[in-house]
Amino acid sequence: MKRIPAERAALSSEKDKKLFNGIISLIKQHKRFLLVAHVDPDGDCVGSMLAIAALLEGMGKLVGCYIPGVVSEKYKKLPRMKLLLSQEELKNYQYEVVFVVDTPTVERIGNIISANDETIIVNIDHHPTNERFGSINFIKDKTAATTILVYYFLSFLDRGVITPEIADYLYLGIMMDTGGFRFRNTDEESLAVASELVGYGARASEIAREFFYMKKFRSLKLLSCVLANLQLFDNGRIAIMELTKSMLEESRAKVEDTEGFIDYAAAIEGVELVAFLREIVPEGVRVSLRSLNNLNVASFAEKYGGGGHKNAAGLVIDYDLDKSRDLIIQGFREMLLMS
Ligand SMILES: [Mn+2]
Repeated sequence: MKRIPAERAALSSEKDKKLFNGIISLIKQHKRFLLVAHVDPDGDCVGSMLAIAALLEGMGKLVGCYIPGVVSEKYKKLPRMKLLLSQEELKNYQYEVVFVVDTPTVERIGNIISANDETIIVNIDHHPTNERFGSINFIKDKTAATTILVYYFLSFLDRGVITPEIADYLYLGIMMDTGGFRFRNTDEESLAVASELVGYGARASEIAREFFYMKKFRSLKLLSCVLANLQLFDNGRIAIMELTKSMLEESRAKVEDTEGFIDYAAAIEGVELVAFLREIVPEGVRVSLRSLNNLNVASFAEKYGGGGHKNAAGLVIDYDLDKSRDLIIQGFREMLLMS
């Protein structure tokens, strides 16, 4: 007999249920859907998008997915990625409803839809900075991953729709956004939902290996360069990690090969604030930030047009590497002084 996972989704509030019913009527009333992920999508974003794609296809709907920019090779291998539209295909794709997932602003999806567009938008996200640009906004900023929100919706709709494929996508999002169940957002909810998803057939160990810790040889070579140049400041409270253009060229690695590098700097004993600066954008330096204590790196990132979560955020600085490093260290010092 198939074990039925505990019904965590029963905890959804009346307000959530109203939103869910709104989404369900949109799905029933329309035929053609577009699902959009943000630029440089992570596992949570991709997982949320593909889970909804699988649901809608299963209901006989026409579904197209779109991700602006480059998509990491490992995510391309996921079965439902066959629905991915190129920029050219998107131009000719007719749709009635758009789902935007794990994305706080329309800028992050390359402005393919505008806020005053007639298009019906369903916005599902867990970023505190979400601008509520949707016709329906299902936003919960205390939740560790957007896939948890998608899970609640699917469970409300019909728990029978959660296939092992969908369970994999949802589990992927929780695992990636909690850093393999290690970050501060690893809580009772994320662990409980992950456990239920394993009950629905999610392959916990395979997903951890394929998406979380498996690396290419060239990626480890690049990591060795990056680690060789790792620096600590302020008695070891600040760690600065850098990727230069020449490191990337010498290792023949790709930018996506640096995923997870920042975790090594964050692992250092005594470190409180971490920045990973990557010289990869023509207009400047892309920076990922981590906080290991109560300091809020998202509010720092927002000052420079970036965003994210309290303990993990990102921004692009339009200076060179040296100036960007100075700016970050200065900002970090101010944060430490105020704490
Ligand atoms: Mn997320």
